[in-house]
This record gives sequence, structure tokens and C-alpha cells, in this order.
Amino acid sequence: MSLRDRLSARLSKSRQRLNESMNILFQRGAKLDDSFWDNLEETLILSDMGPTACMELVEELRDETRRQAIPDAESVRERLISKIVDLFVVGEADLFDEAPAVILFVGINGAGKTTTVGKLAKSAVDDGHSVLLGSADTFRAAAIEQLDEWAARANVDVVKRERGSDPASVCFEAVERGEQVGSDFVLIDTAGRLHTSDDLMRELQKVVGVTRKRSRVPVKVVLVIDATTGQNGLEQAKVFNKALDLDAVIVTKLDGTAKGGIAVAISNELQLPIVRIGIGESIDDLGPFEPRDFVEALLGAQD
Ligand SMILES: Nc1nc2c(ncn2[C@@H]2O[C@H](COP(=O)(O)OP(=O)(O)O)[C@@H](O)[C@H]2O)c(=O)[nH]1
Ligand SMILES: [Mg+2]
Repeated sequence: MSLRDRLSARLSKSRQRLNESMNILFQRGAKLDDSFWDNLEETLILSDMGPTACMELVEELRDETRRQAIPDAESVRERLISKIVDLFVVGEADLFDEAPAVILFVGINGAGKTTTVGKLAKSAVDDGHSVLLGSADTFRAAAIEQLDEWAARANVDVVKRERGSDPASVCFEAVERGEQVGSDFVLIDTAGRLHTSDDLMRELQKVVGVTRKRSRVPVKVVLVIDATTGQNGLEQAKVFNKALDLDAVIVTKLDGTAKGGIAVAISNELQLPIVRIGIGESIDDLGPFEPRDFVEALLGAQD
């Protein structure tokens, strides 16, 4: 099964939900009257795409339809897809375009950081890159073991220390080791839980600061965010972005939510590109993010 088909299949929860409303809205011969536009707006907002963006988008679409005398709902549907695609911020480069690099993964507990680091390590190795992992979630012993397991699956080394160690020193050491052995990519897993959110942000600022200072190669900070946390996750993402000046986002668990539209809101409101999406728990369940494929999968484009 191609990745595109797999994406469609995994997005089925979001799709089923959206698709039903969309099909009713866009049925053959649908009249483009006030209630059509109101229902369209409501449907989009319910998918968690973000109320402001949805209202603007529907308004624009409605204007264009009037001015350009767009005849039928089917042409509106096509324009709608393009407009949603345009809400996504597109990155200049892929996460793995530039080697060597150090990439730090941040996000709240349970977002999928460790899993994502494991999946990325595997795919980078499969692409012929040399990868080193850094285990900077020193808050929980289980976190270190969990990363070890992923490292074994991807067949890469991990820089780690015992529980309770200073995470910034782990990063320092990981960068140093990466330099010594000539790693293409050093991927660093970080903690998502501390006593308070302020403690967490302070620690992560230190971690990012030390890594940037020590590294001679570019350092990127990627937020991992769980799609099932919806608007709440989005609010947390803003806190991370403010504290750490993020470079990109990875959205996980899109397979487990009916509200896949949140990906649109995340990219648009944070003004950050989504560089990968998680669509399951196993090592191959991470894909590149293609806005058009995603939106078509979400809205159940006619094929
Ligand atoms: N369904 C699904 N589960 C995921 C995905 N990514 C991670 N998980 C699961 O989410 C849970 C938390 O992941 P973990 O990597 O430990 O999160 P962390 O605390 O941010 O490091 C684990 O049970 C993972 O298997 C995904 O894309 N889809
Ligand atoms: Mg973890």
C-alpha cells in the first residue's frame, strides 16, 4: 500500500466525520445559499481547523463565488481544498536535507517524542545516514530505557546518563560524540514533564541554549504534538514556541482522532511547517507531510 493510501486509511476517523457532512453539503445540485455557507463554516470549525481561519476562508470563498459566478458546489469544493492547502506553512527545507545537523525534540509528556525519535532514526538510517541519539529525558528512568529500545530497533547508538542527571550535559555530550564519530544527525529526546510548566520551559531553554552554543552544525528544535489533544494542545504549542523559537512541528496520532483538522490550525496559528506526521505506533508509521494529500484524505476528495 502506498503511503498516500495508508494516510487515507489511517485518517479514516477524521474523514468519516468530515466526509459525511461534506457529502451532504456538496451533493449534486446543492444551492449556494446562506445556509450552504453557514453549514460549511460550521463543518470546518467542528473539524478543529481553527475558528478564525475557517471564518476567513469561507468568507473569501463566498466572495469569490459571487464575483466570479462560480456555478456549482463541485467547483467550490475544489477551491476549498486549495484554500485549506494554502493555510499550511511550507518549510524551505526538509528536516533531513542538511547534514550534519542536531535536532532536538520537545513537547509535553505523552505527545510521542520518544516514539518519533525512534521512527526518524530508523528512516534516516534506511536512507543511508549515520544517526546518533541523545537521551535528555533524564526525569524518568523508563524514558531512558524506552529510547534504548528504539535505538536497538534502528541499530543506532545512544548517549545517555543515569536518571536525574542534568539533561543539558547529556546534550553537550551527544553533540560532542556526534562530532567525533561524524554523525549526519544527532537526534535528542527531551523531557515533557517536570514539576511545573515553568520548570519545564526553563529546563528546555537551557537544553536548547547549551546545544546551540556547543554545536558547530545547525541545531533545529522540533515540537512534537499529539493531534488528539485538540485546541488544548495548540495552546501548549504556543507556549513552547514562545519559549524556544521552534523550527518545525511533527503532529502525531492522526490515526487516533476524528479531528485531524487540528493539523491545519497548528501550522497556521504557529506559522510553522509540519515536517512529518505520525499515523500509528509502529516504526514505519511516520510519513512526510504533503498538504494536498493530507487535505484530500481529510475531505475525502472524489476519485
Ligand atoms: N496511535 C498512535 N500512537 C502513537 C503515535 N506516536 C506515539 N504514539 C503512542 O503514544 C504514546 C506516548 O508516546 P511517547 O513516545 O512515549 O511520548 P513522549 O512522552 O512524548 O516521549 C505511546 O504509547 C506511543 O506508542 C502515533 O502516531 N499514533
Ligand atoms: Mg518520552
